[in-house]
Amino acid sequence: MTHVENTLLRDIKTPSQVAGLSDAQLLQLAREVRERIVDVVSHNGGHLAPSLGVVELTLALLAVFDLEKDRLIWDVGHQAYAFKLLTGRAETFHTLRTLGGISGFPKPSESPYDHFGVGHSSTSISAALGMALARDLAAQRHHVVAVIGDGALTAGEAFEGLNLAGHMGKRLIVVLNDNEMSIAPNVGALSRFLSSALSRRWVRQARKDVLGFLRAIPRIGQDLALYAQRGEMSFKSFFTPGMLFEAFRFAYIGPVDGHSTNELKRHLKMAAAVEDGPVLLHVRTHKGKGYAPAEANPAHYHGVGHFTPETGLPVSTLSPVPSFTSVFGKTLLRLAEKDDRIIAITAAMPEGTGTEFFKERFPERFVDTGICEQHAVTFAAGLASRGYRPVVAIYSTFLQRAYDQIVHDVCLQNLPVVFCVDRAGLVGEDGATHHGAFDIPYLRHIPNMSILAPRDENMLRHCLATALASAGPCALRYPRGSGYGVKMEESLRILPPAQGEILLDGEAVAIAAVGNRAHPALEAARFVEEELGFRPLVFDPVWIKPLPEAMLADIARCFDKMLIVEEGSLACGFSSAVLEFLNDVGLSPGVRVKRLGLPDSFVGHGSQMQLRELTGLRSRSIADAVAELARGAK
Ligand SMILES: Cc1ncc(C[n+]2csc(CCOP(=O)(O)OP(=O)(O)O)c2C)c(N)n1
Repeated sequence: MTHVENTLLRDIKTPSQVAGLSDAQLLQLAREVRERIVDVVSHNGGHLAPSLGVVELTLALLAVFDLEKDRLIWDVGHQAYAFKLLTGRAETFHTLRTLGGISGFPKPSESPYDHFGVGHSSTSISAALGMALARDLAAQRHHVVAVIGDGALTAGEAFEGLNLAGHMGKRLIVVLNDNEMSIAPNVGALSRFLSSALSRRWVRQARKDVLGFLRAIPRIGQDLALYAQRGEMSFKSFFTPGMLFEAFRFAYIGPVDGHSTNELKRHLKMAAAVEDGPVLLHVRTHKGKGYAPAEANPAHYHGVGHFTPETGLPVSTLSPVPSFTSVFGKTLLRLAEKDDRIIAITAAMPEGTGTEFFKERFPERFVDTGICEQHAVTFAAGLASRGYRPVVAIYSTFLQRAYDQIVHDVCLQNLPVVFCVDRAGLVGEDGATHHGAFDIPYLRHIPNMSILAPRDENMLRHCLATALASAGPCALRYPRGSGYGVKMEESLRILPPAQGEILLDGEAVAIAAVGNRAHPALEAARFVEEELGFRPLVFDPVWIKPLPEAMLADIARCFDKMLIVEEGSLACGFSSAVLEFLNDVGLSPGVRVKRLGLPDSFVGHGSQMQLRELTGLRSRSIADAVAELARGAK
């Protein structure tokens, strides 16, 4: 990428300025925007390829629509970096995703131009339709525009939005950003349908079949075939993506070249002129456009860490210690080699969840459902009901979507589905929309569900083996990032239910530390011993459900001060479960319990370490809390 002076971009303070730019200026601005995105993301990490792919689309949207009154909703919002740069955030863009800096996603509290908060996929059409109804009820005239990717369009909610929009007939513009990619190449029948190459091949084949069939009809066949050939144009136009959206009662425009600002402006104006109902503008873009490494490997550059802009190569911050995710992926593979009932399921995130190893080794037992967490869970329930052992690997934040499916389709029937809840706890730079804060609360009250929280990568392997040996539903929650570099035991153990482990014997204060907080609690215990001269006990409950009641009761009888630490919401979390238990068995009056966890407010973005520091979850804060408890402070 050649260096360009950021002169035009520097002067754009409000989006309305884009409308007045000439074609040549728009071309230059696109170059400046791309260069700035690559520069900042190469330092801060972030969603590179999605944002590079929609630079011209963003410019055209700003040129055609008036964001002071028209509403624009980006689906997921990971592609909105150009939009941020052009809506008054060029000067602060270098703070992208950093603590106190601007968010990686549109956020109404950050800018009046971020019309709707996003981060999870496939909400844009529903939100836009709500805004369209609000507009009509207030007798206003502005436009409402949703921009949705072909990946996000695989989710049920997107179709629920299309369905109701068609039914209500509201004036609404949906721009489909079709780059044939989700994070990995897009999956599903729909994506094949949208793909022109495939549909052209399909049309050719279908046409051949139909003509062959007609010709085979005795006497009149040749004439019929001739007649049908004359109607070839209508045959072709019938089998296009438009047919799908027209069935939803949308007017369809496209496909349009998503890298020609002129073409985009022309077609956006056409879409804006549709007065009598919803319209879908189908735009084709290239993910990663304008930055050679991202164009060549858009899946890798979907979301990246720190890299060298000249080469695209990562600046190695790679820890020699394997991540929880990769240990999970490799262990699953090992278990699946011995058990052909194991099926791995991901909702559009094979790499993110570490299931890509499984995909390569056992393609027939691997399923990528697309961005369809709800469907993935019920699909797994179906498999489990027929004797298979489905392993559903979904991030904590995205599994929120499938709450009813977990309750109704899995737990109510006590089906042995294994939930591998990755990214549990604080995820860091992706911020509030992505933290795994709520999985303990949304899982622990469901009957039949078991929940394990491995403290490190070695325990993760035993937890996975245990979950797969379980007769009912079982979830394991583990965090984003590297393990603790612990020794890996060769053979896998089945962990006894409701049994925790005392990691360090001690006196005066007992620390119960859930999952990835156990090792920091051990470090905190060392601080306390050095600084205060006593050693607190450190207990790893291992099981969040069933609760290790007998061990907790023993601890409560021996210790009158207990500190509970969990990287998850305090409300309804593990510590709540312990308080409920102590209360129910009459032990609570004897124990002073202090709790560390995530507060009743949304934690923002920053590095994982900074956020753990802020929320009091690092070893230093754990040691300070022990000291407070020991002093008898409230
Ligand atoms: C509910 C939910 N599941 C998973 C994700 C993770 N995710 C973020 S972007 C993305 C792919 C989106 O593909 P597409 O809509 O085509 O946009 P593109 O990145 O190709 O521009 C996925 C799976 C998410 N944000 N929300």
